[in-house]
Amino acid sequence: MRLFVALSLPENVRWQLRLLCGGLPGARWVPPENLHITLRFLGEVDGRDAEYVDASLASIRAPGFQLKLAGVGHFASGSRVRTVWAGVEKEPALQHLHDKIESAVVRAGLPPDGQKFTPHVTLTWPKDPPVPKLQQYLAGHNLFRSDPFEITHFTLFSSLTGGEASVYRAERSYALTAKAPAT
Ligand code: 3AM
Repeated sequence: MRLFVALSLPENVRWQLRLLCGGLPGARWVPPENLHITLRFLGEVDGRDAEYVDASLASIRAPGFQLKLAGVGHFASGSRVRTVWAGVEKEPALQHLHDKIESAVVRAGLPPDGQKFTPHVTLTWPKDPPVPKLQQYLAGHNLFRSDPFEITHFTLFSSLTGGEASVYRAERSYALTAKAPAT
């Protein structure tokens, strides 16, 4: 089973993100129901390891927090644009949750990720967008801000790839504790 851990987004935020899904010729945009913030890609995991991961994730104790999406950006390999995404406003509790998930996954026996965590919501994997169009897109949506939203849980998703769009299914959700009081 191909698995990843992610934060799902409330419907109003997914609607706000839809406003960003246009303006790059030839791009196939992620369908609204699939928009999410990946915390950890696990890849193919067999049934027994999935149970270990599940138990390990269930043992995490971390506080809930609020997030806001902000701006757009892209990842590239060399000159090839791989991903265009919406950014996430800096929130230490998100990094903290990511780190706890990373430890839990490694405790469950999976290899460490070792990559820097850059939280984002993938909007499209564009196919060689013309550079001026991409620049125009990035500059045009630079000021995007979503409404703030509460993160109360994180989710283990399975991913079925190969079709028109990947099918993501929430396998299990893990509650965060009540938000830490403001100091
Ligand atoms: O949140 P995003 O869309 O960036 O890119 C894939 C997606 O992340 C990522 O896992 C998420 C759910 O599919 N992903 C897919 N294959 C991957 C791989 N081999 C991967 N991340 C790292 N390595």
